[in-house]
Amino acid sequence: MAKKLNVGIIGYGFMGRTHSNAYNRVTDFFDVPFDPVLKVACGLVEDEVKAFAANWGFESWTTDWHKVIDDKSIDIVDICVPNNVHAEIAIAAAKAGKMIICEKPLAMNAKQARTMVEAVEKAGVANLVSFNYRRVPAVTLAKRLIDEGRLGRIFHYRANFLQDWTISADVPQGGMATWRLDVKAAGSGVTGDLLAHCIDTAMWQNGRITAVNAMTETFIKERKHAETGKVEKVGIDDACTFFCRFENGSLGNFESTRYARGHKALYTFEINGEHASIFWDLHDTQWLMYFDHRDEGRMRGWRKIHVTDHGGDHPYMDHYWVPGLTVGYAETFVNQLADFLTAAAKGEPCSPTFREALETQKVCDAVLESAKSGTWVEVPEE
Ligand code: SOE
Repeated sequence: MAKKLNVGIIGYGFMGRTHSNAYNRVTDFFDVPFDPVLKVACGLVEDEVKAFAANWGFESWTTDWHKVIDDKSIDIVDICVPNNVHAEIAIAAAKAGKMIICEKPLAMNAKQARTMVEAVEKAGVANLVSFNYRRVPAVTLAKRLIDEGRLGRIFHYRANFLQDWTISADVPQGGMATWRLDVKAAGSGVTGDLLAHCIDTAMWQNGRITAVNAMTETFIKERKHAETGKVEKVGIDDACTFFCRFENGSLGNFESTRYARGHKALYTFEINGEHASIFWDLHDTQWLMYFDHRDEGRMRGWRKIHVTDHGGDHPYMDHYWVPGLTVGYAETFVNQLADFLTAAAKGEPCSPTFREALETQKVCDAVLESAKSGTWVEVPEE
């Protein structure tokens, strides 16, 4: 019998739902060493947290996150609140000896992220930042192909994350569903929210980013604040484009916006190497495109790999249905949790740890600094 692990989730928005779903489903699909028990859900509004707890099967609920930390029976604290509260909760959870899963981006900036890294490392607690797209089977397969050296020397890495949900000036900033538009809650706009995903995947696949040159724009300068009711200056970046250099000598090209009419969550990346290229598209999650110049000339072309096979060929897929049948967005969180629980039982780190997520935070800081100064900015090694 797997050991029970009591979970306290803080935050009941979109991410609270994806994480709760993962806790409920992980033992259905994976033979994990821990059996998560949804012990307590925590959130600001009593009626809402009550309904959330009932819907996802939590044993109890609270509106005070300190109670989750102080509860000795809680083993794992899962942080799904806006970015400006991550640090305070994570540091308290680390001091209380809890395992921690924290939503991305880790913090408001690298300075704050460092304090979180220090806290979890000092306490020696298992920690993970939820950059869930790493656990899309096709994305994990891409990483394996790169690690096997199939692409040869890498020349280019390009990634986009395009959305269109903030084009209307009537979308408020701040508040429950729109805190991502409030710089005080989010720290930044698309850079921390969307490009952080691209940067995390890129550095995982292609190594450290050493220098960046960025531009950002805030298309709508003022929005009503959902909490104060007043029209206030918008402090986030609505769009961000940057070039970068990777340590391995390759060049990077990244774009993110919430103003790409028609695109809801178009995350794509392409990697071009000496021998082969890879392309992936979140809207076509289960496919990986692969081109290998070493193929016989008359047969050469882009292969469209349906990443649903079993027998260990395709990451995670043995745990699901039968070959040919797909999984989607929700399963990235299930896969991530399975990896985390497995690693935690062995006392091993599970990527991306807080320390690894700090690297992404440093790149985000450099991107925002470069956009301000209009110059290249080096990403500090320390
Ligand atoms: C924003 O719209 C958002 O929900 C991000 O916060 C998520 O991290 C991303 O996966 C999808 O878009």
